[in-house]
Amino acid sequence: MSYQPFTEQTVVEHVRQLGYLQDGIAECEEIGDGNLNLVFRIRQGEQRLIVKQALPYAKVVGESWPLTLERAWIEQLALREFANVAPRFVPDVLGSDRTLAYTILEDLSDYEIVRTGYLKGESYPELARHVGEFLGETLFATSDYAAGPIAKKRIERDYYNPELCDITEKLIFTDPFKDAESNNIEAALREDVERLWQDQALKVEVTKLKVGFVTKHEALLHGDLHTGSIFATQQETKIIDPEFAFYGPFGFDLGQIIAHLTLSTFYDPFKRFERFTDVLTVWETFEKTFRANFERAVEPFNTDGFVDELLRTIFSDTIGYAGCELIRRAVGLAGVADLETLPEATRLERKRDALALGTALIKERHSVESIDDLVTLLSGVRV
Ligand code: SR1
Ligand code: MG
Repeated sequence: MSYQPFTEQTVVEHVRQLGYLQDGIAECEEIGDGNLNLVFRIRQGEQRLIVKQALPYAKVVGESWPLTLERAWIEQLALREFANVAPRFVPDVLGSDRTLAYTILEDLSDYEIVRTGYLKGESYPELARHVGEFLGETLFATSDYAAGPIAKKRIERDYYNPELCDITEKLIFTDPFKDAESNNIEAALREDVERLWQDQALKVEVTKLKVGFVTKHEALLHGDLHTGSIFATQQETKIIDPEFAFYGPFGFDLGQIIAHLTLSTFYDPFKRFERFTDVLTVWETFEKTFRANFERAVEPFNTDGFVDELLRTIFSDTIGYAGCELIRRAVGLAGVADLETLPEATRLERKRDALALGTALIKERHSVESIDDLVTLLSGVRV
């Protein structure tokens, strides 16, 4: 069968033929609200399924931006890889098809997308600890330090994801720092953004972070770990959508989630204390889990003192990547509801804050000495 995008009717017929559904009526709804894919929720009696299918172009832009279908295969591989070490934090993969570019997943209707929940004023008390644990487990397990050189290179081979990496390389590290067509700059912010483009010292630091992104093949990353990629309840957390998965720098996913926790405070300043405490918890839990795992690091990485050096580098990378993500969500393609749904005057102020804070994080990342200092820097922005 060659690739065709599903409709609500054809997807039901397809999964029925595969034996997931009985004869008779099944309900199906396309619920995808992300930038790239179709997502179908199917229900029949007690049976509930999600079918996520990649489109051969970026939905957020249209057919003029073709995109590889292989990302669906990489996504389900990554979910299975993460499930090997952190099964609690990913949805069950029930099936997948490389040609039709879909994955069948356990339905998470009892969960909510964290960004959507935050916009409604919701809190997720376990989220930060779970994300920290997920990252401490998966980043260690897929690195040279745990897997050893041969196993690590074998895993890495499966995550060759050039087209999706190219999106990140352009949209996070390149386009926001020049007058690129993909940008989405509000007229009232033009002067602020032009000032950013003239900041040579900033651009050198962003270039260094981009070099790290393209050259540090440290561990298997999620690659797009924002609050729209996490489902949560009060007790549980499930990380979804790793179609951008690839081998990259340890600090990238950490930086992204910290940036999005910060963006959520721009939407809802009353949650500042809670969200900045979450930033602290994500880092501290990651560090604790990663250090505990490092007890079984293979030689010579278990050399005394090495893990301390490594964590210092991961920390400064994390801060730099958080800064790039803040800037990108204020001026680049794919804005976030945390900013875009604010009334105009507040929105412009918060976008200016994102530019200022992003710049400070990128430039000052090597002099931030502790997670407490980082939280002080993040919360210093007026909201
Ligand atoms: C063209 S894709 C735009 C953005 O959507 C995804 O969720 C990633 O964040 C990507 O950068
Ligand atoms: Mg996504």
